[in-house]
Amino acid sequence: MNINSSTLNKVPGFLNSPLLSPDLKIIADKIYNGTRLSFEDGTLLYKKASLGFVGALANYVREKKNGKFVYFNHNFHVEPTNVCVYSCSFCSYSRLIKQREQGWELSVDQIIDIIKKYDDNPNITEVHITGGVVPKQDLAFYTELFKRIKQHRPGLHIKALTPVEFHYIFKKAKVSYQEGLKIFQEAGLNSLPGGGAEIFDKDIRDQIAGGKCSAEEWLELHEIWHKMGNHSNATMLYGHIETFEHRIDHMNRLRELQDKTNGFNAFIPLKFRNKENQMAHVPEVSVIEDLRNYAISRLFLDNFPHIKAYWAMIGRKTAQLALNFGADDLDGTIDDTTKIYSMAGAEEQNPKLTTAQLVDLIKGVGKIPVERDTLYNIVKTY
Ligand code: V47
Ligand code: SF4
Repeated sequence: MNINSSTLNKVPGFLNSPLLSPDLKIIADKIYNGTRLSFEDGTLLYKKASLGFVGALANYVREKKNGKFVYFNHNFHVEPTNVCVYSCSFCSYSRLIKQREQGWELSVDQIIDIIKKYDDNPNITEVHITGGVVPKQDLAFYTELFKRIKQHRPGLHIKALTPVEFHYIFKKAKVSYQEGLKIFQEAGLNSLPGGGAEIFDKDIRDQIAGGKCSAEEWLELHEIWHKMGNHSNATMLYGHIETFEHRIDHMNRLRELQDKTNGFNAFIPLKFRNKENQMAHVPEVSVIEDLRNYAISRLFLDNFPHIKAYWAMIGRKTAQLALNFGADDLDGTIDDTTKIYSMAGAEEQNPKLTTAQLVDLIKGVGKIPVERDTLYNIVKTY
């Protein structure tokens, strides 16, 4: 290995071991010298590298970027509907239009009533809004919703909707992506969550999420949004029928867009959960694979500032572990009463954490809790 003296003292001894294969040594060298990993490097890590190897490297990168900070915010989630015109095979949450009586479809007034429940909590900075896709929750519906949220609570950051919803809504309203996003921005939309990305590879996407926006459309919508001066997140649904090459292809497309726009804040790997969906026969991957995946995404996505371990999906204990394998963000207090994730088999049945609980989780693994707003401005360090 060719490691310069300033980094030598940070390199764990085993990386210099003669037992380590030469191709992995080259990758370690790249990481310590700040050289970008290639597609082949990424797949090699997935195929050959141990958890200890990728973990040590990812923790090095994580500490270089974010020190011992672990970010979280005060937020809550609203799912306007779980009825959906699509039927992604991994989705445990949605009900088809013909079964709509088994689901919920909230009106603007009902959503505003949910927003009002948080009036006595001044610490909340963000509402995260996303759900199924139904004809009546259209351009006019969300324009009115965003305006009314801002009228009621101007300081609340609205992080809402994904390209899946945008593509459907804008097509139906016969407006371009650019025009539609401008209408929503003017109504009060502040940023986009990372959902709907699933896996970009066309074959796999057609099999698990057929009919909804394509990878190209997902990326185009985020690109336009970034070029309007805004930010967003990106997810990857992993651990189902995709290969390691598909995961690296997915991250590579995100890395290329980030090089162009620098508009992504966080990458959020989402572990496929197999409860009560059409893919229930597909086994879930192990916790070891989850941690390897966090670490490899931290190593591959060198231009993403943050990697988020979404505690509501993976549970508090795995989220704590992930903080030592590249992740530096835990999302927020969440307060999700509609069970979008527990329906898919997530550990957390009614995800909600107090500030004290989040701070304890973070301090419990020797890190520094930092409360942030959606755009990573620091609100408070604990
Ligand atoms: O796109 C659905 C995923 C996503 C399952 O940006 C599943 O801060 C696993 O994007 N197993 C929506 N995952 C959630 C999302 C998100 C969550 C938290 C924070 C942010 C952010 C974004 O949930 C969907 C889909 O990929 N999902 N079903 C399942 N069975
Ligand atoms: Fe609909 Fe989203 Fe579920 Fe797909 S993942 S069926 S788009 S709610």
